[in-house]
Amino acid sequence: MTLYEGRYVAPSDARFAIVAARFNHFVVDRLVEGALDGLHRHGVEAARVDLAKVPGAWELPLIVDRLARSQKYAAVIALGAVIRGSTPHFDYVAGQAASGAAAAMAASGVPVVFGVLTTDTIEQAVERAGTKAGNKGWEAALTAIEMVDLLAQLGDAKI
Ligand code: INI
Repeated sequence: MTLYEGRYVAPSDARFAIVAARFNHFVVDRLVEGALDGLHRHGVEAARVDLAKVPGAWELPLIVDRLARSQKYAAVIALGAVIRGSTPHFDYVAGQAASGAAAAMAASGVPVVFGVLTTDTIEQAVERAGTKAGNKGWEAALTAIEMVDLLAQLGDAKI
């Protein structure tokens, strides 16, 4: 048996894009900080990271798709916070963000990491943005690195 499993090691030339929503920025800014910290601590210096900001989670897929297909990035990390208590159209916004990110990943073949919080309350979002439930931006960064390394292993194996 051959096991392929990504490590938390980014190729030295890999570039990463973060696309972040400004809506609920008091939460999303913490996710961006977490993602940058996760990348930095795993050897990805800031010069290899680009950050694009969009108005809200609804707008994430268009820019994620554009960047994923640009051939410039090894992975794209989408960050946002959709909070049910804040919007009657939670399901539309959250659904569009998730399905759009998945479509961009499928169309581009580039890992798109879904770091969009979908919570019932502001408190739950804050918990996942650097307080008691960790930082989902940091986790998204590690997922991106893992997927990039896994794809590199599979590419080297000529599968
Ligand atoms: N956008 C979010 O990222 N999170 C939300 O919780 C949210 N709420 O509550 O409505 C939200 N709405 C804005 C939406 O993403 C678009 O920017 C807007 O509809 C314009 O297209």
